[in-house]
Amino acid sequence: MNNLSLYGWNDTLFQLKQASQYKHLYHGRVAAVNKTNYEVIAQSGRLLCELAGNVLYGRSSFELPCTGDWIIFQPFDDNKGIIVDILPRKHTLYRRKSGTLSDRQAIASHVDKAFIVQSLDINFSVRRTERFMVQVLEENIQPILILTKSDLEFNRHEVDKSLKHIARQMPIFFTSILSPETILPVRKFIQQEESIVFVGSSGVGKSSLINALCERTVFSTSEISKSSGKGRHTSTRREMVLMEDSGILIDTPGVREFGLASDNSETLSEIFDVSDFAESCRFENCMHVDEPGCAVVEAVNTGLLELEAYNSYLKLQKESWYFSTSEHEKRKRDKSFSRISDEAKRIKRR
Ligand SMILES: Nc1nc2c(ncn2[C@@H]2O[C@H](COP(=O)(O)OP(=O)(O)O)[C@@H](O)[C@H]2O)c(=O)[nH]1
Ligand SMILES: [Mg+2]
Ligand SMILES: [Zn+2]
Repeated sequence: MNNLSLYGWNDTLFQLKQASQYKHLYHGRVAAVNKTNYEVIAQSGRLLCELAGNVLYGRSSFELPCTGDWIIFQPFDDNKGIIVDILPRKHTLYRRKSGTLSDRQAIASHVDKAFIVQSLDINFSVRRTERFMVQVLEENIQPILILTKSDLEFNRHEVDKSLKHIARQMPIFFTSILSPETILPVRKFIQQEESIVFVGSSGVGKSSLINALCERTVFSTSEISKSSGKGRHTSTRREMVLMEDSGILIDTPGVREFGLASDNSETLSEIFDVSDFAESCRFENCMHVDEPGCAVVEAVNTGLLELEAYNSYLKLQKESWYFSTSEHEKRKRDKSFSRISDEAKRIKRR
């Protein structure tokens, strides 16, 4: 028997369930997504579930269950079930599906905190941190930066300096799986019933950190290739695990590319402090790019705004704009397509 409140079940979710036509059935949380089925934690135990046709119908792939989703199922046999409904999502981390302009991919849903994991070796990248941070904040998820492998040699001064512009917006932890005293503060930071998604490139130590937090081997970890400095993809799926006495941890495989998947423009201005200068910009609708006299450009010229951070801001701004306009266009296309096919049906009926 599982106590689902340890997995985050609460009154708000209960209320959401009451709105479903399947409210009399059982609920559970998706712990992992396999190719053809879903692993679901229910009160009765762990189940393997498939999707009912009505759930599939009319949904885009990003709307299908992802790790962390709360679902309603009809049980059958021993430990099997059919998913008949998905409770509305909250705090869902999306990314842009690679190779597409405007398709989203759901990474994890109903998450409270995102641990953005970076290792203190050659993989350390402030630009990547910013990218994760923007998308995380966009969904009202709290970002936390975890800098792993602190047992390796690194320049603390350089690291602090490069993170200065984002450091006040999120807690930062330095960890090493070789020193339990660096893991303890992270564990203390995790509250009971809180869901945490771990994101970051492969090989940075996400699975190792989860194992260290749980004090047992939950996930297998990879050897780092000496030549490329990269980890092999050991974790191949997004999977949820309950940490003893507190917290729900969601491991994810490293992604090569984490593309923005929403209109992040306001979040971007805030993170990069551009909004402070933009307010005093005398041009309305200014893009803050090359307009002479623009207050933001001025701040860059006088060094109040760091050039690298500003360039990063522009790049992400462009990417988010590109995503949202393509998505908007696509929706318009889909709408007119469905209008055309409705029209066609009507003509056929005549
Ligand atoms: N020196 C050192 N190595 C670590 C640390 N954490 C993880 N590693 C190593 O980094 C490699 C990749 O770790 P893994 O957890 O599989 O990374 P993931 O792909 O992000 O899940 C493994 O060889 C780990 O032993 C650390 O704190 N210090
Ligand atoms: Mg892993
Ligand atoms: Zn301007």
